Amino acid sequence: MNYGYFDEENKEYVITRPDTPAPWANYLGSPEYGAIISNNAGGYSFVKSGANGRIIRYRFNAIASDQPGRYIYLRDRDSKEYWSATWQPVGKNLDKYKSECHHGTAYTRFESTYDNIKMDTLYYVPLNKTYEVWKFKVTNEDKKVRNISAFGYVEFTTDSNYEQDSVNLQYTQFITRTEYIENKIVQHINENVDKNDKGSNGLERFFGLVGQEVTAYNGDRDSFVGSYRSYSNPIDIENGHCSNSLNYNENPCGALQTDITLQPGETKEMVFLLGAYDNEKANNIMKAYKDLSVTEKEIKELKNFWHGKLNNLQINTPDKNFNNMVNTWNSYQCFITFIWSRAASFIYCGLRNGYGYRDTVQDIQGIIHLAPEMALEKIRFMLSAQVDNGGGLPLVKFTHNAGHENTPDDAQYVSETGHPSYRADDALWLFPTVEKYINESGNIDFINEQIVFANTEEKVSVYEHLKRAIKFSMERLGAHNLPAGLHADWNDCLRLGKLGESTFVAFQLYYALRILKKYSVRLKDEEYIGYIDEKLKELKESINTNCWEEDQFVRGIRDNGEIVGSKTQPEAATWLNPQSWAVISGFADERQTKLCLDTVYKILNTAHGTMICYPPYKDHTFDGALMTLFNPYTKENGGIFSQTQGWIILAEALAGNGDRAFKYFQECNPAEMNDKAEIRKMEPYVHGQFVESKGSPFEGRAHVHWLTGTASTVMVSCVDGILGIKPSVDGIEIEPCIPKSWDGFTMQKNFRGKQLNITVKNNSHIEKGVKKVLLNGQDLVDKHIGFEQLKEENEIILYM
Ligand code: IFM
Repeated sequence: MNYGYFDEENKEYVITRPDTPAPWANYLGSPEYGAIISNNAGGYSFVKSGANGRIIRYRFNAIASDQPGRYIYLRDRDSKEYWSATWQPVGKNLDKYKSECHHGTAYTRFESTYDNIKMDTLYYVPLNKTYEVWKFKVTNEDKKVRNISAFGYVEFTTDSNYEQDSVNLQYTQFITRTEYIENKIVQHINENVDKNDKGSNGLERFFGLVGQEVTAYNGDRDSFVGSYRSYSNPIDIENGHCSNSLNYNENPCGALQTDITLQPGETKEMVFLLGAYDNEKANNIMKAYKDLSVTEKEIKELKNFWHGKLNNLQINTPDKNFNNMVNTWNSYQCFITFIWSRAASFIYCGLRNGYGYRDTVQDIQGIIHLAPEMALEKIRFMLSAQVDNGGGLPLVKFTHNAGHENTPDDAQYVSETGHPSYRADDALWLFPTVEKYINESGNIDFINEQIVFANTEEKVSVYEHLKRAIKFSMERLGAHNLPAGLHADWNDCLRLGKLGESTFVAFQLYYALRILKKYSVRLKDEEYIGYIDEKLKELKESINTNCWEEDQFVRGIRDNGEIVGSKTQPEAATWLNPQSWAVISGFADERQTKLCLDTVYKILNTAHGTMICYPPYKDHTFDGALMTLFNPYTKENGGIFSQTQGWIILAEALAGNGDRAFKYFQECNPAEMNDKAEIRKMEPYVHGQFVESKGSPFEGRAHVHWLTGTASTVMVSCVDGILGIKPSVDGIEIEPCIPKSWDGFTMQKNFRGKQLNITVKNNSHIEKGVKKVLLNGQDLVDKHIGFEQLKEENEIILYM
């Protein structure tokens, strides 16, 4: 079943049926003022923290679902009929109610019609601003005059802390009151605290109307909705007038009514504004919208900003769904995960008040090719969250104070963050991220930049930071000379025991050593080069001796010596990540590569992607296999863990298997499920955390939308793997790995300010291999494009 389509030109996903199988969301603003909005205007807003700065209530996982939200009700004063500018919450019959939701880059726009009244509603947070705008335009498409009332509505939280607001009702219901002042509802919270100390306890919010006069208002939710009613039929709407009530204790809201008359063909416009500001600041904000056309300027700014970033790489291949994801949606999701981390969605309530080390270092990779300058800032930040022993802080607090933080070795850190110890993999993610950044930007000097550690003000070079990360792993080897799994490796659900060993981390370490060697060579750090060579050799021997089984790598060795992920075992006998990482890390030789990738294909692949392990744990598990708690074929227990799909696509592309790489891409591409939305349920334009795999009664159903490392791993597999864009310090090479059926494709890439117009010709219909490269008509013998050879704009033709 199909609920919408990709509008590639406008970079929008257009939802043509509002009754989607789940709320399909978009992100507005930034965590400074964040707003999440569904295709029925459900969702919430917050300042700085989803958990501690919540302004709009949202009832997670509730029935009725996806409520409340940013509602605009309409009522015909003659017929007394009412509806909403988005299909929900009133939910008129879809035979008569027509609605399109356009989710765009940091804005969401609705076009709806009911009973000859056309409504255009546009929601956004202006660039670099900390309030939100609802621009509403209503047009009479009838032949007669229509008397219409419009009501903007928002349900405020009482306490900005989401949990307090939801559960501590004996307190939070008695700290708020609302007031009506000049076309706006102002909400006061803890009003009597020291007026100069408002930041800590006292708060003010406003909901205002510009462009039309308020004819009535309501600041009290329960009187607006009425007893035993819901958002589908609030009493104030049914009566046709807000009761001019105000909230004093219990539940606040902002409801603003305006009565308008529309001649046939006439349009009227208005703007609702919402933010966490007091009356005076609200007045200033509202004044800025006196001329409503300012909204057009703001939307233009937003589009220029986002499209400017996304346009740094645009592709045109024979596969439209691939194009949509690379050009817009996967890229946009990468920016959202990069900026928002795992802060807030319809699944994450905002309670995690920090960045997961590994998550963020990986998220950065997804945007490096589009915005290296943004990546740099975050890489510096994450390096400053590395402990001087080389490990990463498992959780980097939003309030991170580099140089002065406690670590997992301190009880205070553990009690504050809930993270009891180091993970084996955190700092190892730095290697591919730093290398990717340096290669894209050409900023090799970064390796010498001095950056502090999390727990000491001592500044050392990035190179030294990376060396410490190696040291951290080397000081924590197990009985077989492989890195210990510690609290966990990438897989949060796998505890191998204190000295159990992880094959995945072993490959990460191998890869890290190979990357670091390039910088050691550049810096002529001879002694360290010798050290790296020795360690690579030792690691190779132990991995080959202890982890290779005929046609697959095992997942690890528990501290009691038992293998995890051995062919002989009845459950979890084959694992995905050791196979993909054996190839990504450059560890596997040609034979191992072929064998282990074929094993993945034979044993783990399904129609919707590749399972994380098979068979799932059920009856033959062990204490450290925490994933056993999940139903089989779900999440880390044999589900299609979406983040891992990027790695297997990349591995296949590195191995030269374009057909298989692309097949894996298609299996997990959300856009491929656009016409099967009833199966996938989640948005067809974003990746989720996982998809239920073949043994689940709901095979193909996706979960945990938007905020997932999948965005970056799949992006990297497309850009580095399939498209084969390989920048280096002194230039760039293009080495695609594509389905052999493709005749070729084109790309436009901004490379350090130079425009590259790339045409790939695949007349030989092969999967990988570059025969000839023409740069501005000149044949490049070694196929490498030196940066100094580039003009401002360049035509590159590549023959496969
Ligand atoms: O790697 C983790 C991630 O950090 C959080 N989500 C689950 C992943 C796999 O366990």
